[in-house]
Amino acid sequence: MEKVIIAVGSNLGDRLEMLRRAGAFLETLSETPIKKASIWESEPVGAAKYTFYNSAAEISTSLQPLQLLDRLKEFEQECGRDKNPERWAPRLLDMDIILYGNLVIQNDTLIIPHQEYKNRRFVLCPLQEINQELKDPETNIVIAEMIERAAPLEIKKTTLAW
Ligand code: PH2
Ligand code: MG
Ligand code: MG
Repeated sequence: MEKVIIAVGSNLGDRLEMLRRAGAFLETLSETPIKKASIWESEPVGAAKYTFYNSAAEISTSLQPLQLLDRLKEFEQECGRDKNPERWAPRLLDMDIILYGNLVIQNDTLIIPHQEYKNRRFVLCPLQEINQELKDPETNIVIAEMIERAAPLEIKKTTLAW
């Protein structure tokens, strides 16, 4: 069983409802109660449009990374997400594997740690709430330092529960 960090995001439809559905799903997937960060509202990064709700959860699972990825993709589609979305298209629900224990893998289907997370405050801020001591498995840089180094971003913590 490994501790895995999943980032969640939505910038389309009822964003809060989407995150709530994601939370309930992750609870069923996890072998222990999940830890959830706050919901953060953030400006879109890259060519994405519309403000996001972002958060992250820590789950415990015995699923292997690719099995877990399949389960997440399957659930995104159950929630109505397009099968073959354009890269920056608004999404009802996006669930990304950020960290899988201290595993470092890179193949055609999956890269762990997530390729971009170190530069994305909408992932790092929720992550810090879950674990202040967290270190990047590749560089050993601590979470506070990653946040300092990350690109500036308009982001604010909400009091919404999911
Ligand atoms: N996800 C993206 C692209 N841009 N911007 C924010 N603020 N939040 C996201 O979750 C996000 C994004 C691609 O997955
Ligand atoms: Mg994704
Ligand atoms: Mg994503």
